[in-house]
Amino acid sequence: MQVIPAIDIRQGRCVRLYQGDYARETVYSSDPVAVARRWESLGAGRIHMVDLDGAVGGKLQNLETVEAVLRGVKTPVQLGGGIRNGETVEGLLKLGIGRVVLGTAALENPGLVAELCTTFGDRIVVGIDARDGMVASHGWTQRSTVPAAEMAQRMVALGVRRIVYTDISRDGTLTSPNFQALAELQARVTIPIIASGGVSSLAHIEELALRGVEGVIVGKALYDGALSLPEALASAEKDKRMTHKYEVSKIDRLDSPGRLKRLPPFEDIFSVLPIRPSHSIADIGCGTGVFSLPLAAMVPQGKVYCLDIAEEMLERVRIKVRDNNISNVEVKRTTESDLGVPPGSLDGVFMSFVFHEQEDRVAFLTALRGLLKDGGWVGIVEWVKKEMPVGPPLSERIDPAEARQLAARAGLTVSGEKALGEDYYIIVLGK
Ligand code: AMZ
Repeated sequence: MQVIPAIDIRQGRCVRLYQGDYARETVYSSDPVAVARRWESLGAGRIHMVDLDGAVGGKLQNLETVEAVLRGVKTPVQLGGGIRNGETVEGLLKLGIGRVVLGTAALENPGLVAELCTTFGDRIVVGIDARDGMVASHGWTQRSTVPAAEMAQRMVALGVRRIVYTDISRDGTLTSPNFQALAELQARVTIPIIASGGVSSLAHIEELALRGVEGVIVGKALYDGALSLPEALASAEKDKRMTHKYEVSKIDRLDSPGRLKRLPPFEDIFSVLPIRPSHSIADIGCGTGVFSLPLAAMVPQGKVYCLDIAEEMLERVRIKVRDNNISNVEVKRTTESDLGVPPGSLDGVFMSFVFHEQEDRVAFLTALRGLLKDGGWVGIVEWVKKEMPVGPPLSERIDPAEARQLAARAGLTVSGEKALGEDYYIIVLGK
């Protein structure tokens, strides 16, 4: 999980507001560049900037400060506040802003959001700022009648790849994140969520990491010293250590088929999957369990079904499960047509296409769709389409464009995609 320090700008200075109230401002520095440099030197992988004058005024007003910060640090910066049209978005991205955050514009102008997502992909982030569960806008001075979770679903339908969720009543209060609201959001959408508002302890960071939140924005707690950034960054790694436990043990690649040796680290593969600790996941074509066991480590309150048609493979999984005292794995022999999992019971499926005959792929995905709960996901790791000394023949490989088409025909939407080294990629689909 990423820990993202916040730099809120008002009249060129670095400030924090209490619950977004412009009348309750604390000025932390008149030199935002120095602040950004400080977060960079302490290890921040990203900085979250807000133009508070812009948010309330309807157009960006601290551009000079933003430019100075961009010149001052190498760390990617995401920026929100007063970004309301395509020209501004394009200009900011050209300027070197990594991602733009759209709040008011996302609420009022869905067409613009869809257009921008088509052009700029995951550089467009939507900020959902909620007060009592409803989306607020215009620097949080206006409250809409749109529930936050519904807004999130609408945004996914428009092609939005990532959400920053801010709980206004917690923001700047050093209380705690709104875990309940985040869980509701996670139940409705599978795209990555960055949480914001109320974070004040390492326990909060750990809890968010374990809940599968992609990132957390921290403001006041860093400025007031309630949290130190290096410690927060360390706590955020807790989720990775869980998969690592298996990475370094003798149960993974050592006896995996040769073709898997070239795979990148598990955390790279799994980082794009919207896995939560309570998820029930099927690892289809699990082979010797090379992915199943790290997956099982990521769902301590859930379960992994290891499914394969080859009994000799499954026997090796059973031995590993027993030797490592893993309790949340169920090993099952299946056929192509019967996966032995009840309809609507899975949160996620992990698989590769090449184990399935070309003509059956859409039917297979459609059947999988039936096994998923609403909001469920499918992560597909594929070989890239090129000649390689190992792996399936070229004719059986499919490229990302083909994978997207297959998904669409099966009624699934693409929610993520990532290259995995030179030989593999992963595509994530949502129901
Ligand atoms: O603190 C506030 N009053 C506030 C704030 N931090 N108001 C808006 N914002 C942030 C949102 C989002 O990142 O969290 O500004 C951005 C949205 O701006 P806009 O102009 O797109 O609604």
